[in-house]
This record gives sequence, structure tokens and C-alpha cells, in this order.
Amino acid sequence: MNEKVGPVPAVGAMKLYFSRNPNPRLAVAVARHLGADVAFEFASPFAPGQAERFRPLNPNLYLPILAWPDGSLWETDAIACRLSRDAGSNFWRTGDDQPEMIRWISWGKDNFARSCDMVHFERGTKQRYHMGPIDHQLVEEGLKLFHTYAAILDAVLTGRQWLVGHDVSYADFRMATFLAFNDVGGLPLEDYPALARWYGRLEAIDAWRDPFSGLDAPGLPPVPKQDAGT
Ligand SMILES: N[C@@H](CCC(=O)N[C@@H](CS)C(=O)NCC(=O)O)C(=O)O
Repeated sequence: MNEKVGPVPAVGAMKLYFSRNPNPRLAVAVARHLGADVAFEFASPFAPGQAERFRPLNPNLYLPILAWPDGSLWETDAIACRLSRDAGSNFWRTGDDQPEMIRWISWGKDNFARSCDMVHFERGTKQRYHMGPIDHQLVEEGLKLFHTYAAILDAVLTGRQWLVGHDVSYADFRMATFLAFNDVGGLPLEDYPALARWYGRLEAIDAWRDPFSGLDAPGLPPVPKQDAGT
């Protein structure tokens, strides 16, 4: 069912399954920024007894999942593309600057966002879900990569507001996936003034800052105090 290529479903018949973790958070932020006509449903496909329900929608069981009566789409980038198309928005660029947007999505996932993920995973996700102690060597590796890529982004963002053109695009949201968790990630964003200003502009967007506003979504498990920011 998830691989079915069929007619475009009627807008309004779609449901976005999400959690508060980084990729589903990103998808919810996109949907709310676009004012997408989707219903939001908190989900937990890895919880006991849930896999059978979600496997037909996404064999990986990961969130987010966009689903409609006879099909589904998974992977945040694909969902963002789909929602932007449905909304008739240029948030997912469709013009001559589309390759540039793809460049930042691709580079970001392999480099900047990955370095943020390495650090956030150790300090945040692993601690929230009791997956073992912080691996300080991995944190150091992640921080080293963060400094390399943050310097590149800082130079690019000096003198420009957004990564692509004059308005926010999906490239900005994707690049910032893990920065929304920097209360536990503790990445030194302030060392990079243009990058920090860019992130401040993202935080001024309601849908980015508070994507779960008004949604029924249990909070993430807390990060135990003794591990926060270590
Ligand atoms: N490549 C996938 C990654 C999806 C992913 O890793 N999702 C994680 C959260 S970041 C997940 O489903 N975790 C279980 C949960 O949140 O319940 C994407 O971009 O959508």
C-alpha cells in the first residue's frame, strides 16, 4: 500500500502521523507553516502492539508518515515536497532556484545537520530513552564537524537572510532540524553570529518555534539533569 502510485488524494483526506522527535517535528512545522489541510495524529509505531498498524504505511516504522485512504508517503523531505505542492507554495522551490535548494538539503543532511545530530543524539535522544551513557568521543567528533560546517554556513549567511533567495524555504527548515533541540544539544551556535541570527529568524516563525501548539501530543521524556549539556 505504501508503494502504491495512484491518483492524488483529495486534500482534506490526509493525516500526518507524528511524534515530537526531530524529523516528525520538522514535518509538523512544515505542515503548519504551509497551513496544510491535514489532520495531525500523534503516533508511536515502535510502541508495543503498534507495529502491525504502521508497517503497511511505512515498512521502516519511522515517523513522520503522511497517509490517505489508499496510500502513504514517508521520509520528511518527500512529505515536505508533497505538502508544498498541494499548497501551491514556493516553500519547496519550484523555479530556477530549485537545484540550489536541493544542494542545501543534500549538503545539510550529510554535513551540518548530521554533526548536530551526532551531538544531540548522545546528549538528548540517548539520555531521554535510556539508551546508554553519553559517548564523549562521539560528542567531540560531532562538535569538531559542527565547527567545520557552521563556519561554512556562517560565511554563506553573512549578508543574506535565508539559504535560498529572499524568503525562507524548506532548505532552512531542514538545515535547522536539530537546532530546535539545542536546549539539550548545547551546540555553540553563538560562536557563529550570522548563523545565530539566521536561526533567530527561524525562531520568529510561529510554526517553527512552536509546531505542536494546540495539538494533542505528549511531551518528550525529559533528559535526566546530570546528563544535560555534558
Ligand atoms: N529519514 C527519515 C528519518 C525518520 C526518523 O528517524 N524518525 C524518528 C524520529 S527523528 C522516529 O520515527 N522515531 C520514533 C518516534 O519518534 O516515535 C526522515 O527524514 O523522515
